[in-house]
This record gives sequence, C-alpha cells and structure tokens, in this order.
Amino acid sequence: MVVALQANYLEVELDPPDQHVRLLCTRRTRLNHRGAAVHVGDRVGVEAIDLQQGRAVVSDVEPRSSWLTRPPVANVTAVVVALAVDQPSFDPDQASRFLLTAEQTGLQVQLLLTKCDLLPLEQRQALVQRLEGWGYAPLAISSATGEGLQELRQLLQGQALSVLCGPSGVGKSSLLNGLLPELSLRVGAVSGRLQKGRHTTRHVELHALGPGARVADTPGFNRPDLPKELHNLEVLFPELRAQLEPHPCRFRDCLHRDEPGCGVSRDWERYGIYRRAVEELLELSRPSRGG
Ligand SMILES: Nc1nc2c(ncn2[C@@H]2O[C@H](COP(=O)(O)OP(=O)(O)OP(=O)(O)O)[C@@H](O)[C@H]2O)c(=O)[nH]1
Ligand SMILES: [Mg+2]
Ligand SMILES: [Zn+2]
Repeated sequence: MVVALQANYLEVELDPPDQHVRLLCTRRTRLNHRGAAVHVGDRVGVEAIDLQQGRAVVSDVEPRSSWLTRPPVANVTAVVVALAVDQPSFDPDQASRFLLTAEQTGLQVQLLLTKCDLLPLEQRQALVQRLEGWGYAPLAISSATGEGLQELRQLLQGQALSVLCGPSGVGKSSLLNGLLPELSLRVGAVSGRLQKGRHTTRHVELHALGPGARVADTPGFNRPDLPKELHNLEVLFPELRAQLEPHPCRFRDCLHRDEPGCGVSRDWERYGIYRRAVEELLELSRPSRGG
C-alpha cells in the first residue's frame, strides 16, 4: 500500500502493516504514460525489490474501492472528522462542510470533538447534544488529558484504513502521537486572534495501528467545498436522512424548500445550511446569461 508520496518517489509498505517494511519506490514509466495517478492508500504491485536498500519499483496499481477527494486518499474504509471544541473555535458552517465531504464517500463517518479539556463540562455536553441533533454520536477526546484515546484506538483498529481529517490546528497529529508515541509527528501551536492552525502537516501519510489497521494523518484545511451534486444532497445530512427514511417526501426530485405539499420539516438546526447549499448549487447549474 502506498503510505506516502514524495516528489518523485512513492513510499510503499508491505502487508501486514505492523511489520513496518517500507520501500522507497520509483514507478515504471508506462504507469506515468497511462496518466494513472497513484495516491496514498492505493494498492500497488512492486518488483525489483531490494530489501537491503529498501528500494523497489511500482509496476501496477489496483482498482480502488473508494476515493476521498480532499484530502486525496484511496481505499478508505472510514472517515473520522476532527473538530475542536475551542482553539480554533467550533464553526457550524465549517463543520458541515467537512461532514458533507465525508458523507459523500458513503462510508461510516465518525465525529471527534477534540481539545475537550478546553471547555467546561456543561458546555461540552451541550455541544455533544447539539451534534447528536445533526445525527452524529461525537466522541469527546483530549490529547492533553488522554480522555477518549482508548475509545479512539478501538474505533481505528476496527478499520483497514481510516482518514483523520479536519481544520488545521484541531489536534489531528497530536492524537496520533498520543496513540503511537514513537511517531512524534510535528505539531504546531494555533495562533492569532482567531486561534487558527498553521498548516503544520503538509502531506498525507499512513500510519500502522495494528495488524490490519492503518490511519491517515492529513493536512488540515479550512473551508472544504460544498458537494457538486444537487440530487443526492439530502442523503448527506444524517438528520434529514432519518426524517425521510420513515416518511419519504411524496414528490420525486423535491428539494424540500417551499414546495406546497412537501412534508419535510424545516425545524432542524442545519436546515439553513441545507437550504443555502441548495441555493448555491442551483445558482451554479443555471446556464450563464449573455454568453
Ligand atoms: N489544550 C489542548 N491542546 C491541544 C490538544 N491537542 C492538540 N493541542 C494543541 O493544538 C495545536 C495544534 O495541534 P496539531 O496536532 O498540530 O493540529 P493538527 O490538526 O495536526 O494541525 P494541522 O497539521 O495544521 O492540520 C498544538 O499546539 C497542540 O499542542 C488538546 O487535546 N488540548
Ligand atoms: Mg497535523
Ligand atoms: Zn419535499
């Protein structure tokens, strides 16, 4: 499996992951010619293996079972979205953009609330309840106190490849350092009035968490794009999904805005976010005038 990309090299790890056999690989030129981009998470065939030098050549890429666009990782089995309770402060629009991106994979999405040591218990419980209203079961965690780390470990060990994503500075790399102290990944203090992260992690890299489990640390970014497809937007909101499953809307292709007879409730916190996403996608799909 490709565990990291460098300018002209691929770092490939042999299975099983906990054997830690890493090879620095070039790729056969015909792979380049086919235009086949190789990404972290891809399973590849290697040849000309030199175990002494830790070198090999990638000759083939296997088809992907799933694909996360941003951060780009292939063959993901679960997406873990990390959001801080503070520093940087919780932003519902940003949080939703991360969650919508994660939901687009169709995979299991786990929400982490990081830096829980920074928020008094009552406020933290209120935030947890709020996110339950979004249809998630957030795991409260803190690298500072170690709270929640064992639960996170269990969760990740049950997945062949999970991706840890979220805004810069929420403590993704710190969590992996907590789980795997021998890693000592670089972490960077948040700064400025807005307590923003500093984009400390620059590349996606996979780390072994046990015999059949890997986790990707990824560079944080601040504002993921909204989904591009209007027709399946509703399934990306778990709380709307839960409403529609027992009582499907009676109109096909309904956008659940103000259509007369649409039975979908507007009484949920993220309805405004859903609604704005719909308007934005409609605007984009409108043929531009005066061309
Ligand atoms: N109070 C507190 N601070 C934390 C915790 N976890 C991480 N931090 C701090 O938050 C800052 C950012 O941590 P990182 O682990 O670098 O964050 P990141 O999500 O990997 O950031 P990028 O690599 O930029 O995406 C560092 O100063 C950490 O020491 C926590 O649980 N509690
Ligand atoms: Mg990091
Ligand atoms: Zn409807």
